[in-house]
Amino acid sequence: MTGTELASGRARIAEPGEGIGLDELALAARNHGMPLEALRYDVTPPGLHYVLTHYDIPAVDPAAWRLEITGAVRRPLRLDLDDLRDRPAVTSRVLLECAGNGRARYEPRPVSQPWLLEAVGTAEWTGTPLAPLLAEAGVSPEAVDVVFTGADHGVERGVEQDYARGLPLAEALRPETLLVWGMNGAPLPPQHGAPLRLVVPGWYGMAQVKWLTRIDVTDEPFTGFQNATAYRIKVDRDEDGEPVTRIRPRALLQPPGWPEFMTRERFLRAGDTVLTGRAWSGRAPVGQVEVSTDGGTTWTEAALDPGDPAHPFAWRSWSCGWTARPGRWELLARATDETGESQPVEQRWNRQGMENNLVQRVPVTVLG
Ligand SMILES: Nc1nc2c(c(=O)[nH]1)N[C@H]1C(S)=C(S)[C@@H](COP(=O)(O)O)O[C@H]1N2
Ligand SMILES: [Mo]
Repeated sequence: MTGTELASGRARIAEPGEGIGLDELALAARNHGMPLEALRYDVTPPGLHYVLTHYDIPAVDPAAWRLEITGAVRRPLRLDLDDLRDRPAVTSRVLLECAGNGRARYEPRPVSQPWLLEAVGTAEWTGTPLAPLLAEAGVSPEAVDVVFTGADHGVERGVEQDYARGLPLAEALRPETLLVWGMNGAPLPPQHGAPLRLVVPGWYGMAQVKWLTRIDVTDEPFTGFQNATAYRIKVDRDEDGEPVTRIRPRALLQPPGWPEFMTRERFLRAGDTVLTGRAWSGRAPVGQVEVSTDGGTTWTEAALDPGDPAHPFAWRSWSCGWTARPGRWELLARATDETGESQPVEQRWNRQGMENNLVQRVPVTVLG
């Protein structure tokens, strides 16, 4: 990338036929995905949850660490970890997915973290609800956004910044929105935001601010880089675009059979088999999952688990019987949520490579 492009603040789009570059490989090597076979677990085991960090994992000394709650509030708060841990604690099973999941399959490819489909995970997050803390601080009647700032610092498209995201006040006040210090029954690991992160169930990953140091209530909409420039659905360079918010519906197949080492193509033996996977949407409960074994010509409704009412923000499992006959087949799975939104079968491209919930296609070879 040239200095001019850096200064322009624009995302780069790969040239036609241009392969993944070393810059993308460098991002992919540090921001790892969840191996899709881990779709088998209700709760993603430690270390298998995807990780996305824009800059570096910051060094934070938990003893010296403080959280400021400030801005358009009557009584600013300054809290240490014990103050937070003394508050009512809840554990909530929540799926996170990066808004860039699927980016590497967009054509042309927006150059950034080149996710295929593995930027997802479901963890049990332990923390305390944010709303009572904001009530204690006394939010101004003029408040519109709540801005969450992390301890990490970097430069992105020419803009030096602390990672910061604004969230509409109503979302910050949802009872499910948590300040979190635990993951899967253990202390929050460094890569997932220790000592404290935000969890906003239903929203794409960029809202789940890690390494929190400050919460600013603002009486103007937040116009920082991660809200106004990044994380917008734009097709033309100069349009403002729509903000990225809640997770769109998606179903993924737990990879059937076994893989070939280099191509990752799947093989299985002929006979009766059960295809399984997970489905989710951050917009409404999943209403239906359909499976196709013939490349999308015909679809069968999968059996969808009823979902545990205790875990409305977790993924749900589904299964579908298949009599696999020898040959080459293409398996597809498609989720529809209760708003009626379904996954597209044709890409809906945007220049930052966000929200690509195009239906997954899994070629398999069935051996006789
Ligand atoms: N402070 C901070 N918070 C952050 C990020 C970051 O770079 N810095 N990345 C965001 C993005 S884009 C995603 S997808 C999620 C990933 O969370 P995880 O690494 O715990 O899976 O964290 C979000 N929170
Ligand atoms: Mo992300």
